[in-house]
Amino acid sequence: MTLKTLALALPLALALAGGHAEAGNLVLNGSFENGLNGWTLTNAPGSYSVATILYGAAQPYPMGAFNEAVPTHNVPTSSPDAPGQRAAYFVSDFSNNETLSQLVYMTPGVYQIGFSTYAPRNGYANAGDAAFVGRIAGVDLASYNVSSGPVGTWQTFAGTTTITSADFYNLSFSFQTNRFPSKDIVIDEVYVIETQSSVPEPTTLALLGSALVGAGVLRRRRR
Ligand SMILES: [Ca+2]
Ligand SMILES: [Ca+2]
Repeated sequence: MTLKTLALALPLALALAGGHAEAGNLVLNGSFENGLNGWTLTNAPGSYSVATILYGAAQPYPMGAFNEAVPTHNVPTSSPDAPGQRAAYFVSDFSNNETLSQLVYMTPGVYQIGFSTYAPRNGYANAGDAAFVGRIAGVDLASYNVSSGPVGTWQTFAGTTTITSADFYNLSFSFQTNRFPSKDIVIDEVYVIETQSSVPEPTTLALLGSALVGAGVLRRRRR
């Protein structure tokens, strides 16, 4: 190996061995500031499908939560995104597993995952219940009936997951109701962040080492 080749190979080997952590959110539009851009809506009900409402807006659907102002999400989370101005509002009384989902590409490593939910008071007062499931890369971070959760306050769900094979993993938020009128739920700040890449392959380090030794031998011989 000549010094020129080494100069080309060294940065590559270092990059492979580096295992740098990604700080950014892998979820596209995880704070719903761009509406439902990046999200796929399935099983949309005939009316009142999920909307991205404005915080603090006592306005009718789809700009607000039926004239109840939802306070800005104010619980600190590990999301790198700000709460912003908007959140996603599930409200239909006849949602048959209405689901927001997104595929996220994840490479081997350890990830922090999470999101937050809020039950508006007017929906909570409705007789019908609502079942909610929030699942990230196979982990059910939340699975509960809105009647069993707090009302008028934000709650956060967070966890970690270890990914061992690079692939697309699904994020999904499902909402189920079956009578008029039923309870509602607001979600915001969905995140998937890599906290620790997998350790560098021993072979990568061995190749880097032999390249350095080889270059040293060549230099000595030339003298
Ligand atoms: Ca938001
Ligand atoms: Ca409802």
